[in-house]
Amino acid sequence: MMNKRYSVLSIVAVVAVASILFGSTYSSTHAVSGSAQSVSPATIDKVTPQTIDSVTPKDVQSTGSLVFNMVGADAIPLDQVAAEQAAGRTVHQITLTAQSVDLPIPGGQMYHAMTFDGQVPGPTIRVTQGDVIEVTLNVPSTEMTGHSLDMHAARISAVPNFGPVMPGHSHTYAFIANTPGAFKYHCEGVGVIGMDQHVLSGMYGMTIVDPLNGYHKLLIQRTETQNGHVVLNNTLVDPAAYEFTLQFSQLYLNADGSYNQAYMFLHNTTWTVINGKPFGYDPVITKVWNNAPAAHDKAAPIIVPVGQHIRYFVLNQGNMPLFFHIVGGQMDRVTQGNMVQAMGTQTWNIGGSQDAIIDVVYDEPGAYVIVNHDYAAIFSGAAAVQLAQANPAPNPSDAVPPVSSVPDTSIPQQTFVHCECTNDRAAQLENMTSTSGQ
Ligand SMILES: [Cu+2]
Repeated sequence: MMNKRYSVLSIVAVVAVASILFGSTYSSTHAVSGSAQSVSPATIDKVTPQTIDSVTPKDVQSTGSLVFNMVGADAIPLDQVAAEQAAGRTVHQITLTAQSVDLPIPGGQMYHAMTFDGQVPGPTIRVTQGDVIEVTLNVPSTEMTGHSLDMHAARISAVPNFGPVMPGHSHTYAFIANTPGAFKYHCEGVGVIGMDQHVLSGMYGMTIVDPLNGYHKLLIQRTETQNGHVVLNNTLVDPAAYEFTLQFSQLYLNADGSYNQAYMFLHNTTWTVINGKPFGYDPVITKVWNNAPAAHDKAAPIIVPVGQHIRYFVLNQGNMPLFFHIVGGQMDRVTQGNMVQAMGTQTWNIGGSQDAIIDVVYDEPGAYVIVNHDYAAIFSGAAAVQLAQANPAPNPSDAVPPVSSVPDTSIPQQTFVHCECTNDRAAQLENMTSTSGQ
């Protein structure tokens, strides 16, 4: 009964969104030239700064329409990438390949995953504010469906950049990463049709854009006693940190491992995942991964050195709230949008497709479990064991980002291959560097 109701709703919703985002022509009223007009991707090119200057806030309010702001935009035509490089920008040429594969879930079962490069999450991209990202999405002819790539690090027209790429084709676009943060990238399905299935089956990843001038020193505030009084003990910690990435999402599955859209509408989670795996860092709490088919699947804790600066790039890739909490810990600093939001707080609410950069120093050795402090999430997989100890130790590769190019930012870490990925992808990762994750 529910299946039928939601399938009708979903078709209506998808068609509505698809027609807005990827219809061949926009037919709503636009204020760009002061009169009603139809805007297609071809006519967007003709919007100039001069025509935008003629649009007043009142025009926008009266029509509720879009204004295409081309002034200082992130988008770069592909034939101008070389010129940007010659002018001094670093260019990152990145290729992602869509791959539908079966990946393991606890209990020796498999589910039908959709991935970038055979891993969930997709490879972490790391650049510096002001760099150019030229990204290509390959969709092999063996894929049964088209895919697409929406990069939240870009301020760039969704049409045609995020449009569908059909099997046997590829698509490239370029932009300047102007805003620092830990941004989502994800598949939008085919003109947003199937977007929920593709994303919630694993087609997501993170782009870290480091601030051009690096991260700020971290203020650690504790107390001490002096002459019979309690006084503040403030310490400024160097920006260089042991860095980790934590991406939270959900799986909504039928018993045969296929996607269940009705469960998604109901928020009826089958598994909650951190970096693609439920309980993937929890050998202490659960033995569900002990029968994992490959070494890179087995649960392994994250090791954090005591008394050191730890920086987490946290991203909510799913469609449930993330109440980020460290059991036994507090967050010394929470940054969003390169602005400090809190210092010394217990739980931080991160909505869908939002990030936070969280800085912590652990004062004493022990176990500190990262959770989504929603009990349904915790008990369906959103719990990651961290062990704080005196010395660094190799960490699971899927929890460690690439090293930053900004000086005094990343402390390189030894890693071992740990991923929600195919055996082929795990072998590729083995052959890549053993430092600084994926
Ligand atoms: Cu896709």
